[in-house]
Amino acid sequence: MDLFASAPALMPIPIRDGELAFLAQLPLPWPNALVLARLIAETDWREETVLVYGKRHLQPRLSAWHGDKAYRYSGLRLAPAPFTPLLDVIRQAAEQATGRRYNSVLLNYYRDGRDSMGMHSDDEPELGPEPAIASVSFGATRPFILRHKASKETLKLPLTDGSLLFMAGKLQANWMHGINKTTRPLGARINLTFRNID
Ligand SMILES: O=C(O)CCC(=O)C(=O)O
Ligand SMILES: [Mn+2]
Repeated sequence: MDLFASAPALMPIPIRDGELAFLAQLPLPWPNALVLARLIAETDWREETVLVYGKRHLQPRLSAWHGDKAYRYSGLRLAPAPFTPLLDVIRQAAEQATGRRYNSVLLNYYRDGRDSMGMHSDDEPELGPEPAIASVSFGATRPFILRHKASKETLKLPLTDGSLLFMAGKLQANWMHGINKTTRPLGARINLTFRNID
């Protein structure tokens, strides 16, 4: 049986200078809460140090990188771990929903509202000129902040439990994105960004 045969369609989100689409619930064979618990328990989480303007900082979140190639950013080299059966099921669902193939995934674990990700673009050369990225979220809803590089126009998209956000076209070239800290009491959230690395 093809579990994903009846995958519902992605809803385009109108945005200038890029492509965005959203699916409220990625079809998976398990409840979101079970996937979240398994990802927390089964992932070899790292607290990475990054270089920002020549200074070393601990990243305010945990992360892990799975795929066949190493990943480099902010002076960091993430050694690849193979896809696990669980990650492979989520990857297949994301491929089915977006019509693209992915050979890598970056996992980020936001333990509570104090964990965050600074504004950035996923524009490393090995992602190609128009990166296609499938971003799947589990757990607490966090607003995904998008800021246009030239006009500074800002968009806030709540990334809910089980959702998929698809970023493509010139989005990375023209927009930055990130996850802000919050003082609101919040539970855990895990985000997986599926990418294709040349
Ligand atoms: O946690 C998120 O929704 C954003 C993750 C992200 O931007 C990334 O992994 O590059
Ligand atoms: Mn990103």
